[in-house]
Amino acid sequence: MKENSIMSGKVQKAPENFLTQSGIREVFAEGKKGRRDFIRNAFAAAAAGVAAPVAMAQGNPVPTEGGDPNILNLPEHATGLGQGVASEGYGKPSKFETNLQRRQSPGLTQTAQASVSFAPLQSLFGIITPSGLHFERHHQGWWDIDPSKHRFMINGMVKRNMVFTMDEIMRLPSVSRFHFIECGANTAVDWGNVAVPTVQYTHGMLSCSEFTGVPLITLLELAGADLKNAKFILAEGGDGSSMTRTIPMSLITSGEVLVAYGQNGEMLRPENGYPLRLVVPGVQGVSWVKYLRRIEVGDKPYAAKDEAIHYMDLQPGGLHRQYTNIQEVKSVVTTPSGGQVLLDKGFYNITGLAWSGKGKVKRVDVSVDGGRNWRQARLETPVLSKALTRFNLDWVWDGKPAILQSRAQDETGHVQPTYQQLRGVRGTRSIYHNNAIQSWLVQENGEVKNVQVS
Ligand SMILES: Nc1nc2c(c(=O)[nH]1)N[C@H]1C(S)=C(S)[C@@H](COP(=O)(O)O)O[C@H]1N2
Ligand SMILES: [Mo]
Repeated sequence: MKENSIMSGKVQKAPENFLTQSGIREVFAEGKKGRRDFIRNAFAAAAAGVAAPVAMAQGNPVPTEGGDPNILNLPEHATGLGQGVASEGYGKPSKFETNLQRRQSPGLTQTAQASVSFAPLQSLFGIITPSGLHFERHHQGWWDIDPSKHRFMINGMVKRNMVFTMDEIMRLPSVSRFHFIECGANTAVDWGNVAVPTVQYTHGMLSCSEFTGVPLITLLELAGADLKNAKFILAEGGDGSSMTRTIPMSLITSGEVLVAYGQNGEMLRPENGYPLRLVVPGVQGVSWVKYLRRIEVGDKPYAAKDEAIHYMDLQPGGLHRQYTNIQEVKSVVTTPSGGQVLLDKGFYNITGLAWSGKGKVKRVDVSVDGGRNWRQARLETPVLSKALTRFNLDWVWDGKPAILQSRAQDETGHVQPTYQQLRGVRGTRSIYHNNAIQSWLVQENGEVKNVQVS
């Protein structure tokens, strides 16, 4: 599948049991008990915030006076023997969390190998994506490559062509940094007014990890790269997709680009490029070449197939925009979001994620009336450059229809555009690089839907 065939042209009709399939935490679908859990979580989150939220006092008082008398009955787990240590093997999530999964969008054209799975943003806390829930985008399937056999080469405008083993790379001085990766095609179908139902499908080609690796500049210096005259590198992957991408030298001399082997404290997952991938902070996912096997140093852009034919933005007037590297400032409310149900009016913690490929998120504003009025959200620390940032806002839902939006601003002063503003500049024929403000309509019956307002 080419990423521009990501729009199969047809509007997705959600299957009957879509709500439970979509990875939404059951709290939203389960009725009373679930609702209480949800509200409790909301309270805990709000209580952890800076100011005691006024909204809570106005909201529904939960738990009710006296509370659940069952608290006096000791459960089995408080009186019996627990299980033995799980000292061997790799730990797993609770059996009650099996609904938390990456998922493939029902509306996308799927083949077995050239495919996408989306991260369940609606169910994640904080800013880190657990490695087993990191989105996947494979142009030609994934591999579990034997690290002892993997080789990485540097050639081109260098004094010495070099071939590294994994051991040799992992002996070099390393750094660990938190960064988001977003596929350039994230939120692609929404360009065309196609409303996929959940935030998992609208924004789930997005993840954030702590990556560990060697700055590429270190390796280029070892190879004696001609840093005076070199202007670009070509990065090549070791899978059958012939994934090659041009990256400007300025991003590398800054020390930001990493040849990475670590992800969230352990080796990369095979799906995410084990044993070696390029980390290009702030830049669209396609440049984060997985199964990295070669870097060529050059003085002009390479016009590889995935930059000369794909990953281009068709502009009004028929021009194509090429080499769109940076993922611009963007945000999305992850709860409440499409496919969820608010079971009662009262207090809710609106939460979401904001990010910018240009640096740190400076501020996020949230509207509950479709963009007429805005309130500044609380940013959770740490706020890191080119990483996801979590925001929260107290909200008392009065039971009437509401349109939830978030609008991020980054430290360079760039503000996330409305659809109208974005289409005004970029037209309607693009697929990639949609950073427009997302709207979720909360209906009177509590159901939340993906809508576009102008
Ligand atoms: N070798 C190789 N690298 C690749 C790809 C690929 O198919 N092969 N897909 C690219 C695309 S389009 C994206 S969005 C990211 C996805 O990274 P992930 O699968 O770790 O989420 O990897 C990029 N690097
Ligand atoms: Mo991508």
